[in-house]
Amino acid sequence: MTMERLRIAELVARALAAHRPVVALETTVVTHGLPSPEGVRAARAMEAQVIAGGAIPATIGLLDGEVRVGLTPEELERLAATPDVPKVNLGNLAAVLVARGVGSTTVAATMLAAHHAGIGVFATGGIGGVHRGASETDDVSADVTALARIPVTVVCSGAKAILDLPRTVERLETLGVPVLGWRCDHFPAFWRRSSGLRVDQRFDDMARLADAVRTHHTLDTGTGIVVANPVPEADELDERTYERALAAAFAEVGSQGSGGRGVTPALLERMQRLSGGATTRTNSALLTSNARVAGELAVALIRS
Ligand code: PSU
Ligand code: MN
Repeated sequence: MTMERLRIAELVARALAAHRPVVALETTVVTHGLPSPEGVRAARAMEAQVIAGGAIPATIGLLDGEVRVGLTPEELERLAATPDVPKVNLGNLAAVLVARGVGSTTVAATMLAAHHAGIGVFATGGIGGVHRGASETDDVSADVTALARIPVTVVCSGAKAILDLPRTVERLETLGVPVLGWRCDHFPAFWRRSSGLRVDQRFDDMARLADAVRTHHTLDTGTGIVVANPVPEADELDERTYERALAAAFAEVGSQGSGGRGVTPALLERMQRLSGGATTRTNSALLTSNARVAGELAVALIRS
C-alpha cells in the first residue's frame, strides 16, 4: 500500500487479511448522481446486495482529509449531508485531502483507493467516458484514465448514456480495457439494456467470468476490466421516455458550453426532471443489480 491517508475500516481490513471477498462502492453516485435522499438509500441497498452475493461491502469516500475505505452508516450520512461536497477524481484527490475536507469519490478515485486497499472488484452504476462533442471539447472522463492504469474490475451498466457510447467503447478498446458482458452480447446504455455495440465476450457462468478476470490480470497489462451488466428488464427505462428526456436534456444544456466536473451531474439532474423521476428509479435498480453481481464475482474470484 503506497497511498498515504488511507484508512481501512476494521471490518474490511479483517476481511481482506482473511482473504474473504470484498467489493468497493463509490460515493459520487450518492451525492451527485441521485437526488437526496435516494442516494443514501441506494448506497445502503447496494451494501445489502453485496452481502446477499456473499461478499463484504466497502463504501469509499473522503472525510477529515482521509480516504475512508468502508464508511459506517453515520459516516456516509455525514458525507451526504455536507453542502457542496466536492466530486473527487484522480486530479483533485490530493488537493481535497490536504484541505482536510470531505469528498465523494468517482469511479476513478474509488478504483485508485480500492487498489491501494487491496480490493479488486468494484460496483457502480455507469462509468464515465467520452462525452458527446468531445472532438471539440476533449471532455473525456478520468474514469477512462483510471481504467487504463488501475487493475480493478468495475461492474457497471455500461457508460452513462449521456455520453458518446461508440467513442467510449472505441477508447476502451484502444486502451486495452476488456469489456466483458455478463449475460449480454451488447454494451448496455445505462438506463437501457443495449446500445447496439458489442462487448468483447459474453459470459453466462460466474466461474468462467472470474477465470477471465483472473487470467487478464496474469497478463500484467496493468489495466482494469469493465464487466457490463444491463439493468434488469423490468426496470429498463421505456424507449420513448429515454429518447425524449435525452433530447430535451441536451437541448437545455445546448449552448451553455461544456467541460469540468459539473457536466455529468447537470445532465443527470436534467434527465431526472425531464423523465419525471423515471431515470432515478432505473438508476437505483441497476445499482443494486450491479452490486449483487459484483458480490458474486468477488466470491467466484476467491475460488478461481
Ligand atoms: N454511476 C451512476 N451515477 C453517477 C456516477 C456513476 O449511476 O453519477 C458518477 C461516477 O462517480 C462516475 C462519474 O465516476 O459519475 C463520472 O463523472 P465524469 O463524467 O465527470 O468523469
Ligand atoms: Mn469531464
